[in-house]
Amino acid sequence: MQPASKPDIRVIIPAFNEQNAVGLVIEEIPKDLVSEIIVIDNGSSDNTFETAAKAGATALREPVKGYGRACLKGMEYIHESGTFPDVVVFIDGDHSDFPKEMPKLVTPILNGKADLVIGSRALGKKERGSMTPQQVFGNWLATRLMKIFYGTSYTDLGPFRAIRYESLSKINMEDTNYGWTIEMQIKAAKHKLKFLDVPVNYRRRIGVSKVSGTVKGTILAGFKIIYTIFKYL
Ligand SMILES: Nc1nc2c(ncn2[C@@H]2O[C@H](COP(=O)(O)OP(=O)(O)OP(=O)(O)O)[C@@H](O)[C@H]2O)c(=O)[nH]1
Ligand SMILES: [Mg+2]
Repeated sequence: MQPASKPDIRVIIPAFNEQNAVGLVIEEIPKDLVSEIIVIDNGSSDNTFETAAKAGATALREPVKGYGRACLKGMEYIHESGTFPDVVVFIDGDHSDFPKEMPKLVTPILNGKADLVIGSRALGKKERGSMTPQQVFGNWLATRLMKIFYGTSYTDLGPFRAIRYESLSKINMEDTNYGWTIEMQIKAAKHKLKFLDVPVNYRRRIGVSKVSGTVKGTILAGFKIIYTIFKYL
């Protein structure tokens, strides 16, 4: 019997001013599992781009700010590569997630048990101070609202997630900033994809918070997330 060919798994890391974290994130990714690590430097003023390239990632620049925009840029790059992966993994560049947990997210997709796997911090262990109380509450509220309006069982909007490439192409992602994570989850439900939450651990980020640790980021993200829930009704 022929051995099953190695699955093609590519990783997208949006990063804005993460020069002290992104290299470690790349280093901790299980290299035997993935074919390419793509870091999108979103207009950083530090050495995020150089650090990512030096650590062995494909470094791209997206000058227009926005979390979703950076992720879209990574997807566009994959699409233009002409060979399509089996699975795409998204992970933040701030070293809050544990890249070594990647097999937990990817395996259910390779086994055909899921199309989208969310790394849930609500089900895992969080280091004290790794999430603000507003962030924990916001994620709880957003997942409750999704349950009410879309009948889903998500427990988190965690950034660390894996999705079958075919499914990712099908759901036609469009949000350019804070609505990115919830849009993917809502569209997965609407497209009747099989989704699953697996527990992931979470630690304090390295470097300066841009979203949940700032008042502006929390308010903008909160509004955008609620808006997105109603937008797709
Ligand atoms: N592409 C892009 N990425 C961003 C932007 N702002 C933040 N990021 C990245 O998105 C990820 C999440 O941002 P964080 O600042 O960690 O936000 P958070 O996880 O809600 O909060 P903390 O981890 O507590 O700071 C990190 O990898 C950031 O580098 C942005 O404008 N564009
Ligand atoms: Mg973070």
